[in-house]
Amino acid sequence: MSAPKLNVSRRIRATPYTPCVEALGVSGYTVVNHTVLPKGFEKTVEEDYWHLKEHVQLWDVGCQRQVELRGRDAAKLAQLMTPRSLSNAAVGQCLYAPLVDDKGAMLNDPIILKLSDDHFWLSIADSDVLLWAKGLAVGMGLDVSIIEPDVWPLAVQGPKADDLMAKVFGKTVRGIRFFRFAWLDFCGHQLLVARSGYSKQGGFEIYLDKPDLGVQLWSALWEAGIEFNVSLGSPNLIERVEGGLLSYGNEMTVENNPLECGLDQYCTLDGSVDFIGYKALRAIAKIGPERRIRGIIFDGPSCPPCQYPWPIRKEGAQSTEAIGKVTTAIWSPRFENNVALAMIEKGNWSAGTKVLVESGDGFVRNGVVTELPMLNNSLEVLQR
Ligand code: THG
Repeated sequence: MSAPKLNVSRRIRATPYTPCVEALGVSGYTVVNHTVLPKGFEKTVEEDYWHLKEHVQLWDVGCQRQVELRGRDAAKLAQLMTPRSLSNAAVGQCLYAPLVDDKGAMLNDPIILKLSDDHFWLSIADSDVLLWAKGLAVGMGLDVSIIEPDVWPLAVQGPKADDLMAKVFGKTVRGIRFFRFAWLDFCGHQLLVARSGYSKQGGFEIYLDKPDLGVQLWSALWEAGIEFNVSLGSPNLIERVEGGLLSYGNEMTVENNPLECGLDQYCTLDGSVDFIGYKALRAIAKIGPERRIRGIIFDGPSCPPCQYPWPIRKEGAQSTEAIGKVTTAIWSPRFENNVALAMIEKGNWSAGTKVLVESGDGFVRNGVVTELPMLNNSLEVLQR
């Protein structure tokens, strides 16, 4: 029997690129922010992984929805929502930033784009940030307009992204620095183009704010990309796990705080930044986090998808109590072992710790805790 299919309706939104990815043979979707995200293709995840590391891909990431804050109190509200200091942020900058609630709990981990001093986009992961922002603005009497604008990101990812983009947007695109953006002409319309994206292979994200141009934009990129062996892609699970890119709802939820997620570098806790949850997060920082996100490499055979957290136990331990849980796992052709992201309890998270992973298929596998991103030698300990 084939897998059950996802029934779509107006609630599960298509994107301006949906006709293009369907013409190119997309075979499956997931849903993020109430919007489809292409996930299955004719090629396997492994083929897609090698292709992404060598060539260039177009990704329909229209599900990366924007929450727009605009008006006199926009900067104030943006800062209230994140422990990352925005005081030195420049117009034209992208900032990866955890969002937390009054308990210091993770609500989302968007990229914040500063369009002007009173105009921000929060390019969100999978949770309803718009409602939280509106609630805060009403409750605190802030002078700010909050909407989900009609903006549809398209990612161009992979080592040949610069060459492809330069053909369509001109050579100025090569000068855009990492996590910066510029406005570039496409068919007489200025589009926001950022050097960013949900892979470690380099590339750009185009924030299309004129959905009518979606098919034209996709087609122009596709045609320009033929000489670079362009293919249809999407965030690649193997590449993301090896690179240590986190996914809200998978690696972390509202049960976690940013310190557990290893996002310490994006938290200013010296009292100089006024954000909701400061007191709670400061108290957590004083004691230190109880658990942390780490990598795990564990042995074969190829594991099934991790749909619920898998227990991790300590090798040779007397206690049967779990010392952590796997949150995402997949076979890695690079390590010829399985790779995973995991939340690991205090005292057990140092790289090199030997563990046992109970994958959902009844196997108990030998594994080792790794740094993130994973390094070429991350595997050596497992083999000793
Ligand atoms: N692009 C855009 N919006 C997004 C994502 C994206 N929204 C949802 C989701 N992805 C947010 N999560 C992340 C996680 C990691 C990164 C970006 C978005 C990322 N991190 C860099 C890294 O870890 O190497 C460094 C970030 C930094 O230095 O500030 O790129 O992909 N538009």
